[in-house]
This record gives sequence, structure tokens and C-alpha cells, in this order.
Amino acid sequence: MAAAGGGVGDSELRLLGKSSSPWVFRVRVALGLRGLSYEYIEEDLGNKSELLLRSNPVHKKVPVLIHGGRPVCESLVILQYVDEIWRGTGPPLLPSDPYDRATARFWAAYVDDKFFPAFSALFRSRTDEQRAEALQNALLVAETLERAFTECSRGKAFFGGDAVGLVDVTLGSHPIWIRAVDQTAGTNLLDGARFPDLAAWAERFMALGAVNEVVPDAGKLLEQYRASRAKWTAAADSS
Ligand SMILES: N[C@@H](CCC(=O)N[C@@H](CS)C(=O)NCC(=O)O)C(=O)O
Repeated sequence: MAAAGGGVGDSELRLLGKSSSPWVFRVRVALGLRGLSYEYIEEDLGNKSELLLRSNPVHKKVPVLIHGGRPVCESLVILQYVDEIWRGTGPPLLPSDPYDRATARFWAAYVDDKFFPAFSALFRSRTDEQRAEALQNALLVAETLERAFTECSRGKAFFGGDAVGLVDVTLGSHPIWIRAVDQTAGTNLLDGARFPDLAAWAERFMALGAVNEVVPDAGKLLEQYRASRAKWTAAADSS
């Protein structure tokens, strides 16, 4: 592994994760972009390990990056930690200009605070009525992200410009799940006609080597989502 900059060996970088987790996926992409190797430990979230409970006693969630024995929790915090520690081993996730950096942090927070709850409501919708309402909200948020892409990318391929940046990795957690929802629920959140920049960005991001190496199996996610949805629909029908 490139222990560059961090000053630790391979065995000292471990990631506690769950393969289907979007939050874990984004951390794995960031580690891959830096060319870092690490020990990946798959957690059973129904029976959390002592290591996870000890490493993230506040939230008890994955991902947790353990670097030289010290845990770093929360995916956005981990992304920025990786960016600071392993600077110089690939394009930085955060730009050097303070205003551009603040802008990237703003949109990354928007993805987690606004996009994810809106998408999650669509993901979990049980009835046609709930789905229609959730889709309207999610489309409004996607519209804002389409504008954010124009502002951040300045005509380049990624939110980060020529290279993938913090917003790319943060939002990049979600296209695979959006596709699963679109294919199952008949929605069109990644609508190329309505959101041409966002749809093209998603294609470009998903084609990256660092993404392909760690992307969860789309077929399995689709199966998992269809099974959950069948359960929710049955529960809604019987209530
Ligand atoms: N805000 C957290 C979210 C992490 C998260 O929700 N992780 C889920 C897996 S997808 C988890 O560990 N859930 C276990 C639990 O809620 O008990 C982050 O960005 O890291």
C-alpha cells in the first residue's frame, strides 16, 4: 500500500463496513482513488462486533476507518481525513482555494442533509400516493443538484472539475441505489432529459476504476430492494 504521508503500514489501516452501505462505498472509493490498501472487515449489523462498538461508541455505525489503532467515524469526516493525511498521492478531494473548499463542503452536506432524506422517503414509500409525493420532493432536490453541478464543475466532467472531488464521492454513493429504485418503482429520478448534466455525471462516475473495484453488485442490490419493497407493500395492504 501507499503508506505515503500517513507513515503507517498496511496492517494499520482497517475499514469496518457493510457491503451494501452507500456510506461505506464512498469511503472505499476515496481510499481507492488514493491507491491505499487496507483491511476490509465486513460487519454483521444485526450482531455488531466488539471492535465496532468500541470504535464508534456514539453512533455504533459503519463506516469506521481505523488508522494506526485510532478510529475515525462518519463518512464525510473520514473522506476529509483521508484527503488530509494522504495529500499528494492523487488529486485532492478538496480544492486549495478556501472559497471553493467551503462550496464543496456545503454541497457535500446538502447531499447528506437534503438529498438523502428525500431519496430515502422515495426508497421507502409503500403506496402509490406516498411514492408520488416523495418523487416530487426528490425531483426538486435533484433540480438543485443539477444547478450545483453547473456551479461546481465549471463545464468540466466532475463536481470537482477535471478530477473527482468531495461532492462527487459523496453523491456518488447513490446512483446505484437510484437505479435500483427507478427500475423497481418505475420512477425516473436520474432522468437524462430532465437532468442531463447529473445523468451524464452519474455515468462518468460509475465508470471510474476506483468505483468499479468496490461497487456493490447491482443485481444483488436490486433483488434486496425488491424483496424489501414486497414486504412493505404487503404490510401497507394489510393495514
Ligand atoms: N452518517 C453516517 C451514516 C452511517 C450509517 O447510517 N451506517 C449504517 C449502515 S448503511 C449503519 O451502520 N447502521 C447500523 C445501525 O443503524 O445500527 C455516515 O455518514 O457515516
